[in-house]
Amino acid sequence: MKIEINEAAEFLRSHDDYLILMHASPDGDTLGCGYALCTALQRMGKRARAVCPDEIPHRFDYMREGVSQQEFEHKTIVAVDVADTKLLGDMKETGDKADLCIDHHVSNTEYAQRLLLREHYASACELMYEVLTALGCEIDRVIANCLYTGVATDTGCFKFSNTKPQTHIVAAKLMECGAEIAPINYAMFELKTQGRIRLEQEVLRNMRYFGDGHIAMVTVMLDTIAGISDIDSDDVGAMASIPRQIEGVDIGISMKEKKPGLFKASLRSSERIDVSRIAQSFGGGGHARAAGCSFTCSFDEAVEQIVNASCDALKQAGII
Ligand SMILES: [Mn+2]
Repeated sequence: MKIEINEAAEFLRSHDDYLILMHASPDGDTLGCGYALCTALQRMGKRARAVCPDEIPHRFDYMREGVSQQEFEHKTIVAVDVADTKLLGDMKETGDKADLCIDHHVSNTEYAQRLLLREHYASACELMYEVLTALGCEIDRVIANCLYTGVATDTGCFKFSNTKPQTHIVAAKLMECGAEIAPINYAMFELKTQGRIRLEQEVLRNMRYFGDGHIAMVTVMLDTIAGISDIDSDDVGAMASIPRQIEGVDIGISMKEKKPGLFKASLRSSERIDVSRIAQSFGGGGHARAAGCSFTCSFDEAVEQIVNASCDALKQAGII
């Protein structure tokens, strides 16, 4: 059932003992949403815990500043920025019992009892800002830092085409509430570990082109990662944005080996291509300019399938 902001706020006000689910391979948006909500609920005197199926990279540590560790049996499940319970890894079954989902993905599978969806919002954190405001929650520096992080990261620091005037308005309000934008943007967009730099070297060396240069692909194999210390899943995920930096490339693909025989393709596109459609044709999903899907087969077969589908999309768009 789809619900509105005031109904979501009323739901949150009238329940307790919250388990907040954040998606696997956590990003700034799911974490920002989850920790902002957890902080707000705890301040309202409720019990709440935000959990993620994967380890959370250390550069997000500051988001937990307002959260206290609470042990209790959860009664209410809220998923944030989670389009599909498949994105919850080994917490999928818990996600299937979600009472409320707050999300901005057009591909949301409506798995939760109640869904607050704003598919035209650039980030779930913009929506969470409105929910917390409707709850009458004071947005202080800690919560503003969480929400600003999601707004900034899901828009590539306000550079992606999903950035709306409203995105800037919310960011401005969060700045007024004390969001520390300079250190956050440095940590999110500039700071890299030495391992990350070595991974980039590997990835750049193995760049491949298809479709008359309109498709570029990077690959991250398990043995590539095993050879480098000091990298996390987040560093690997960041490789997805590299192919789209190349002039003439309309579809950037990052192929990541999750385990032998299982590959995850992350797709990024120019204005001319909707990669969510390509991802959906392989059972995946996402946004028009950023989407992903998985392949259970050999590496060469996975590459062939994604490249063929991408070439078809380029042909349909009249690019090749
Ligand atoms: Mn998001």
